[in-house]
Amino acid sequence: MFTLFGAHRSGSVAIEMALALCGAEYRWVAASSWEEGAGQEELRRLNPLLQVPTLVTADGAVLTESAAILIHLGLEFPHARLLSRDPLECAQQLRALTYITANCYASIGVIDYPERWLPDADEDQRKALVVGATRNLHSQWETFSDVFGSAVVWHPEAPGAVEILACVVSRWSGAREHLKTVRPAFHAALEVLDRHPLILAVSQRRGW
Ligand SMILES: N[C@@H](CCC(=O)N[C@@H](CS)C(=O)NCC(=O)O)C(=O)O
Repeated sequence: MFTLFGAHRSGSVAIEMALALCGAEYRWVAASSWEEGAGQEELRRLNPLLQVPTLVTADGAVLTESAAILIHLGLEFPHARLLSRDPLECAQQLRALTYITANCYASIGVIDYPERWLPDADEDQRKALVVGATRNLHSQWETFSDVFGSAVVWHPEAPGAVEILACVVSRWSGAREHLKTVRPAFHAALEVLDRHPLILAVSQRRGW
């Protein structure tokens, strides 16, 4: 059985959605850098960045980084179709997963923790960084929509790893509201994902 360290309305929700699509059993441990407790101490021992999602496999391997976790589940549970069996289509899916984590997820890290980038700055300077990072995040989602949103990798009616990660990461920092105005078709596709029965059930369980 897997053990998933996670928090409500966090990136671990994407991994729970993937585990649900795989039909995999898992134990959920409430843990995050912002909630003190036993889970936090256990998480610190496994992931020095103290970040969720962190997944421990049945044989004790520790997996961090959303893209790597989703790829592992895709390979371990091929029937769930998290990843395509077609090598070129799969390569485009890996590109899209990497795009989301390297660009969108990274911008959210700046927005949530500007003091990590500007430790000596005053409040106004940090606010300016957050404004810039938010603008950049919204532009990154526009580009995602343009590059991937109608391409071979994008199947909101039959979600896999890319759709799940896009569905969750786009819920933060005003990205959905922005996309609703500037990329309405892509925004509507994200709402189709929100309504998928397994995605909806996990979302509701985790406070969304
Ligand atoms: N690169 C990681 C980022 C994970 C991440 O930033 N998770 C957030 C929650 S959504 C977190 O745990 N942040 C706490 C912190 O950085 O202190 C991934 O792709 O999974």
